[in-house]
Amino acid sequence: MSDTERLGTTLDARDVVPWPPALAARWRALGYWRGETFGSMLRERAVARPDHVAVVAGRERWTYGELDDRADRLAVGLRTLGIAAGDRVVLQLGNVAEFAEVCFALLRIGALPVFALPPHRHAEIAYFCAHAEATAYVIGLPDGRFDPRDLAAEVQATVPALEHVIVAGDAATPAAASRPFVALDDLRTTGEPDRGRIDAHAEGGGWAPRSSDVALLQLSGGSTGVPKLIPRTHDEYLYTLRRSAELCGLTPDGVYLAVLPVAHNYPLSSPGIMGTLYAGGRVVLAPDPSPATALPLIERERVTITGVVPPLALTWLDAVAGSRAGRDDLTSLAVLQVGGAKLSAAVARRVRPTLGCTLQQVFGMAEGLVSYTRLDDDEQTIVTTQGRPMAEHDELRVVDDDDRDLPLGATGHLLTRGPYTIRGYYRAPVHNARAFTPGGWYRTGDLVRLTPEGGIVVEGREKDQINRGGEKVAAEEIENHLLAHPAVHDAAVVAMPDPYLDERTCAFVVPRGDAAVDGPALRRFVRERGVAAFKVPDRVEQIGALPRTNVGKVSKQDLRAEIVRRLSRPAED
Ligand code: AMP
Ligand code: DBH
Repeated sequence: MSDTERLGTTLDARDVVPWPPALAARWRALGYWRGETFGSMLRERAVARPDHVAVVAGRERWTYGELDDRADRLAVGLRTLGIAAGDRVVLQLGNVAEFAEVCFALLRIGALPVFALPPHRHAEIAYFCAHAEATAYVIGLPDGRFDPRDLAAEVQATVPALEHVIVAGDAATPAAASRPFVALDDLRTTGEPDRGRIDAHAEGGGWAPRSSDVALLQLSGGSTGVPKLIPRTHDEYLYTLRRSAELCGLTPDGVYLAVLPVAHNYPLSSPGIMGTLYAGGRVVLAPDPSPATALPLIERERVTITGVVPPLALTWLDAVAGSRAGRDDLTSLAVLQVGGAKLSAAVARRVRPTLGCTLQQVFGMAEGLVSYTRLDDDEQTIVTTQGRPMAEHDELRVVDDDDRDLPLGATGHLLTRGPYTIRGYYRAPVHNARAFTPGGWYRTGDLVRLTPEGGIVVEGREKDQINRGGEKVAAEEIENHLLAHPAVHDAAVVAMPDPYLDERTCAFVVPRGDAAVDGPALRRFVRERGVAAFKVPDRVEQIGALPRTNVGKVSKQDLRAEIVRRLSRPAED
């Protein structure tokens, strides 16, 4: 097959909702989109400071020059394997150095990483591979009892179109696999990569994508039965990196510690590892987010900024407050970002006195809009708001149930559009008609109010989702799994309050016939259907019938009140 035929696989208007040309021209004219690609960005940084350390993970310590060279060698290997522009590649790697290498290699040849999360299992991965028609799936090393190679073999069996499984680590193929796996170590070319070809666009005989091409597919936390994929272009995503780095005070001397799984949009791009590399700084990848791991890394690497979710912020604050003074030297830390879920003002207030750094609240979404408190905001603003949008041309509307604009200060549904917020999900026309207004506003599903200074205060959520300490669970997705059980007549999943995660998942189940609901068995059933552990209902409650609203919809509001009532009742047994 010739190169041009392969390149025919790039996305078209059936896959993604393109930017209206007039708006694209506007974002270019205003300087938001600058024609940069991930590939050109890394190349420039590597030329400017080849010996500056870019990525630190475990024993690995790669300079910009090394990261750049690895990305080139792997890009050649991926092309040789038959992966080309427009191909989708599901990436499921934890916080390892190879994450950056694989990303840049794929991005350089215009192949699209699809960012799966480490806890995802067969149900999610097989769906991503099938829905995105992925040609390859990249996995890492075993983690505890979980061996990703077994999962990959199962996925191969259910998604025959998946051509390659690529292993960052020992590629010994399990007996169950239908085709041999490929080791990342065997893919990197040992010859000299042809940089001219890598950097040139297809029309010039090269491999590089255009800045207006979709670069990657991010994941939405979702509120429907199946997860949604989010197409992001080089132009718009690189804007978010540039602006995030600026608002977080990142310079080439900055050191970002990644403690959350880096495939998440937040540690990937706000500013995360990619924003740090954009700024020419150093990324340190933590294998886990515990204080015992993260705090010594802050001291050792002189970390200047890190990003956590609210429950982790609380854990770190308690660990530091409870430890003898001076155990870990955190004086290098200038900024602690907290985002992904609502941070209470009480916890927010503890950050500066306990850690000696500035808190930065981040309210963001993989669909686009990211809002930050500014480093020089007064303490009250930092503690009580979720910041201001990062772009001057981000538009916000707060509306009532009928899409009518509310007066400033009233709480309502947040709609947004702007230079980096998507106009539609990947291959989801029916859902797009609901999630976007005809004018291109994205319905965030969040309930917010705006302050006179333009700050956003998140007051709640209307979308049918549980935010489990930053990890999003779509209620309908789990309801569908529960309904697949023969003893379940009806099911509804809602959030229940939790002192640590703020919310956990509670499944109300109406049994079929007279049998009582067996909670542990149902939880096991959901887990064995191959969903990520964080989505398995934390609690299962039996109910005679699901409460309904006037129009016959399940009343989740009544169910949330019901679980609060049941939890406050003394145990009966
Ligand atoms: P997703 O669309 O899956 O990327 O998840 C984004 C959602 O996470 C937002 O729409 C909010 O519901 C939630 N979120 C993110 N950051 C915050 C925050 N700082 N406070 C409250 N909710 C947040
Ligand atoms: O929760 C999120 O999805 C999120 C939070 C903070 C995000 O996508 C981001 C910043 O970019």
